[in-house]
Amino acid sequence: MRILVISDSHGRNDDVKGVLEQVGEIDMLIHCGDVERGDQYIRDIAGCPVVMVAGNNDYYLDLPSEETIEVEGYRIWVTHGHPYYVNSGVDYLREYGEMHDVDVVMYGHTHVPFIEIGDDMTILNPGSISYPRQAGRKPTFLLMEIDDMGEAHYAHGYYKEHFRELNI
Ligand SMILES: [Mn+2]
Repeated sequence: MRILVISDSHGRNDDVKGVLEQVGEIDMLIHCGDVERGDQYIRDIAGCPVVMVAGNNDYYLDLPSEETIEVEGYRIWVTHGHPYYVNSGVDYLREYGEMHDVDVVMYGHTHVPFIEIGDDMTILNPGSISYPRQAGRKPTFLLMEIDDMGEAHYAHGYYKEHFRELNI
């Protein structure tokens, strides 16, 4: 099971298309919000089940604010994260996740790739494929792979080199 996790494409669906081409075959696409436009287009080009949640800029799209899905025994909670003060850290996400028996928390909003692998819970942010904000500003995504033993592996990847002025 190979899951592509992206976030904060902010309408740059050429980047969504590009990263799909770059990573090849996937079984699921998860978008952690701030899609802004073309959500149906993304579903059409993904070629697999798509989970998408609303970000703070998605008021024109009909997306759920959060989703909890079960994938091969992993309970995955997808949220954009802005109601949980993620710009100040992941404490509120961790607290909510622990309360709700979540195995993997996926969030966005910060445009900064992040992963914390704990004993009982993994918290991760794929970063942004369109408007990265971390030092060096390389656009990032994340792959979650669940192997034949049912064990999850995580890897951030760089989307093809490009740089775009941050203007959001
Ligand atoms: Mn956001």
